[in-house]
Amino acid sequence: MASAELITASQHILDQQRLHHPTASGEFSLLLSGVTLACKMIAAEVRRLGLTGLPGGTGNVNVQGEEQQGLDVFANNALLHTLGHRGIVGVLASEENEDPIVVLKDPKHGKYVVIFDPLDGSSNIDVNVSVGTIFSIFRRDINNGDKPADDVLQMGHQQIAAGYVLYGSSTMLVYTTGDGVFGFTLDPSIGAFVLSHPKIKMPDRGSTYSVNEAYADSFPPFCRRFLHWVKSGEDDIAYKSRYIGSLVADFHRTLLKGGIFLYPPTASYHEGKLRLLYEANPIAMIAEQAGGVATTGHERILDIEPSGLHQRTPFYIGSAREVELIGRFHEGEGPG
Ligand code: AHM
Ligand code: MG
Repeated sequence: MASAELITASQHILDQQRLHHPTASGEFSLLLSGVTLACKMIAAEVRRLGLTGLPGGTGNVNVQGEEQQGLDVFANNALLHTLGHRGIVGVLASEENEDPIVVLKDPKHGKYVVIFDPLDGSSNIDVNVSVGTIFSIFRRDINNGDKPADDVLQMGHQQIAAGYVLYGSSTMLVYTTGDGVFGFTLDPSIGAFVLSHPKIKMPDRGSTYSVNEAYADSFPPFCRRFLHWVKSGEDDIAYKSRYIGSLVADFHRTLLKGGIFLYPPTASYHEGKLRLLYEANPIAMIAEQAGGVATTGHERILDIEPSGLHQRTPFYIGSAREVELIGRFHEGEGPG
């Protein structure tokens, strides 16, 4: 690779800041470098998994009632540590902690809120399937005064940045600060995320649908009708199905190749399984920034007023054409 072409994530973040916020203090860049540092630590552990024996249940159960995996705990601690000690983050919140953690009460110092899912798809750890880290960043809400923990309850469209790291066949960082989506691949030989996917655009339509069809009998009728239609052969696209069971991996494929990912309400999860604040919102911001769409079937994900840190939402995300189609099925119309 020609050295002039090598742009690292830290360089890119600084360049973006200089371009769009020339008077910025550099604190935001410092924050994002905390995220990338933690994710490099997590990537290193993921790569060593088969050797170190970290995977497997810890016997503890998290706030979702799910058994915590050893790597879940490692990933959570890595993010809490790298973000909690930089003097810029006021509030941290994680899938693994019941309540937000107020690091710096005064919003003048701790300007930012970071919400994350430290290790998404962790039920796949033991079988060497891709997992990911998802993060969402807000500015503190200065109106919350005495209740800084409520700063996490902002609408998705107020996010100032969002991203994920996919620990797949390579490790990739994908992030947006509201000016397009950029992808970086970790070069393990130099320990840096290198720009590999500038200005990612999601195809306007795609040929893949991604859903856990084992639960189809309990999906809402409009969703069953949509699935019936994609399999009917009536469209000019021959749809195929792909489902990994790791949101970051299933979304990453959808981002690059197009199509739709669905997690509708089911008999076990009446609001769908995925969490609004640290799964749906950040992934939805990336989708929209890449030209895609993310809804609950009828409402834009980024416009949902949150009421709780761990609340769930139905989630339909992907190419504009397929997600708009599911909206039409929701309204009782067909593809026509
Ligand atoms: P997790 O945060 O506990 O790992 O759960 C979220 C994961 C997502 O990555 C994935 O999309 C979904 O759960 C898969 O659920 P299911 O096994 O019901 O298909
Ligand atoms: Mg998760």
